[in-house]
Amino acid sequence: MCDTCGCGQPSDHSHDHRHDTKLVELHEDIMSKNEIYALENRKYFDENQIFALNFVSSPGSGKTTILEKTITACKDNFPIAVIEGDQQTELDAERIRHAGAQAIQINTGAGCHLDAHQIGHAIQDLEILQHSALFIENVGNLVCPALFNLGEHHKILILSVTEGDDKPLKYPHMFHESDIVIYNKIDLLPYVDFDMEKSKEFALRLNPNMQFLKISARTGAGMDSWIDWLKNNLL
Ligand SMILES: Nc1nc2c(ncn2[C@@H]2O[C@H](COP(=O)(O)OP(=O)(O)O)[C@@H](O)[C@H]2O)c(=O)[nH]1
Ligand SMILES: [Mg+2]
Repeated sequence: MCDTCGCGQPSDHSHDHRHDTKLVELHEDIMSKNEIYALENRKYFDENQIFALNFVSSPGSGKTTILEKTITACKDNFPIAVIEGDQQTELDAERIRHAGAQAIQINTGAGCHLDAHQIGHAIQDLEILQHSALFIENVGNLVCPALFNLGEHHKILILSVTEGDDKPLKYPHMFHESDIVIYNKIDLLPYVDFDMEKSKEFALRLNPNMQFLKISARTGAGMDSWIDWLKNNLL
């Protein structure tokens, strides 16, 4: 390992770090631009009383299923619009439209997250009514979406009990940025080794104010407490 600069590379590597500096500058530039777009989005949400939630999780934890069930339960009570993020396909937007809400699909290609600029365009294309809910389903992974503020009111982390109780320790940034963890697929608890109390304790270390909900989008167990939370927090 290189002792000259302590960078962890092999000892014969070039000490020209100009590229590293440029990378850091580019990263800072992207992040500060994202923050500006996020502030604009947030202003729009607050002025129009649109309650915006950013759903983050691993692929397959049940985000779209939860949204489908939520739309079915709530569409007669308040308007709902959805922004779907996936690398490819329109599949989730089609599921959402079928459940009865308007949806826009953003395909990120090689990208691993949605950014605030994309959300700004999508909210211009959607007809989001005042006093409504906007659900943003982010690209499925527990890494990149943690870094990008979209202007949302809350990041909601969906953790399926099939994923293991150690996930807060492995992906601390995402848990730190989230306000609520929804444990999904609790119908599968008898078949997996998932220590709910341990997982909660790990998550609380990263956000001491974390709220927890336990649901099965499949059986409907716990869905009432999630819907109550949503109705009580609308703007
Ligand atoms: N057993 C069980 N399966 C679920 C539950 N919620 C979702 N699923 C299934 O998990 C898979 C992935 O769900 P999906 O909503 O597409 O996940 P997403 O990738 O996070 O949007 C699908 O086969 C769902 O039917 C649940 O509460 N229990
Ligand atoms: Mg989905």
